Amino acid sequence: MSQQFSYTFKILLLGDGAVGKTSLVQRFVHGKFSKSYLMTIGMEPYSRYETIDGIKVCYSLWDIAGQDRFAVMRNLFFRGAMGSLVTFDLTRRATFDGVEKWINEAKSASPNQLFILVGNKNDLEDLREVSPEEGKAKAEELGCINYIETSAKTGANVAEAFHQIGRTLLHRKQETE
Ligand code: G3D
Ligand code: MG
Repeated sequence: MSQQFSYTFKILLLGDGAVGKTSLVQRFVHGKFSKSYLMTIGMEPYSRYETIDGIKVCYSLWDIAGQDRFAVMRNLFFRGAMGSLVTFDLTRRATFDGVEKWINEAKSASPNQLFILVGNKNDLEDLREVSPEEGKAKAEELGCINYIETSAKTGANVAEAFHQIGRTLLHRKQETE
């Protein structure tokens, strides 16, 4: 059986280690949060099919490992990316400071892609180290389409983050055709 999709969008999950990239993609693709993943060893592919505005699209999601030892392989995985969720952990400011380097690295492999800035773990409100205002300001400064706060644990805003990228990519495609 063959399925026809109008568009396939290659989307990367970027961000420092343990910010929740694998949890977010698992939540979006499988609808659940699991505590026991094997540590990502380079790249893990996932896909999800959806209809946006009556058009069938495939989200091709690339969950990359943040460790420096995978930096060389990352450049290959990054090619042809159309969008990225650039994720940080709201409870660890160092991961917020790290987002710019991810955007620069991804842009150097695929310059025309778009980015959404994602502050994850917003279920841990008491441990928050980055305010929503700071998140918004950083998204604007770095030219991201938006800033959104998520929880892979509760599921809050997770689908919305992927959908914002998907919708923006679809509209871009439609404008250029
Ligand atoms: P990574 O793929 O970016 O490296 P993971 O991150 O998805 O492996 O998540 C790292 C840790 O953060 C995991 O905890 C995971 O359960 C937790 N986590 C991910 N997202 C959330 C969230 O939204 N809220 C909370 N409270 N925790 C989250 P462990 O303990 O397994 O290391
Ligand atoms: Mg991971």
